[in-house]
This record gives sequence, C-alpha cells and structure tokens, in this order.
Amino acid sequence: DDGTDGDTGIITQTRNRTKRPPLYKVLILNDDYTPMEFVVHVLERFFGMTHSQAFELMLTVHKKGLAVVGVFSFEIAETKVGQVMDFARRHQHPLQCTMERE
Ligand code: NFA
Repeated sequence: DDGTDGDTGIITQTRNRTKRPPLYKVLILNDDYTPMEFVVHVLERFFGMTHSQAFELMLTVHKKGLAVVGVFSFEIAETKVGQVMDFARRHQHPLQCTMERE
C-alpha cells in the first residue's frame, strides 16, 4: 500500500516502518535449597536442552546467581515462566524463573 486513497487521491499513510515484536529473556535464579538435579530436569523438560547443556547452565546459575535460559516472544516466555514456577511449586522447591524485556 502506497498510502494513496483510491477514490480521492488523498494521502492517508504517514509512515511505512516495519516493527519487530519485542523479545523477552527468560531467567533462572539461584537459591540455596533447590536440588541441582531438579534444576537440570527443569531445563531438559521445559527448554529442550540435552542433559549436558542443562547441567552446564545449572552450574552457571549456581555460581553466578542467574542466567538467561532463552529468548522468546512475550507469549512463549510467559508460558515457560508459568510452567517452571508451577512445576517448582508442586515439588515444593523455591526455584525462581522470571522474564524481562530484551
Ligand atoms: N544452589 C542450589 C544448590 O546448591 C542449586 C541451584 C542451581 C538452585 C541453580 C537454583 C538454580 N542446591
């Protein structure tokens, strides 16, 4: 569309820029109580990581305090955070998973 009205020739379009949707980082936070194996399982189950990838990321969180697990659209990020928080709560672990705009 060039923004020109078909009948009158009046220009209605003010700009023609493409805007990408915002992306969100999903983060896992360290705590003193969640078992390491549980975190590894969460990363395999909800983020499609191999055991070795999951173990490595879990150790990064354990040592550094937090790590980005992945970058997603708002809807996918929100779903992942909800799944992890629900799974941790059901197993009575204090594991925290959050999202932030990139
Ligand atoms: N720090 C936890 C422990 O020593 C392990 C852990 C890693 C928890 C990553 C949360 C996130 N059991």
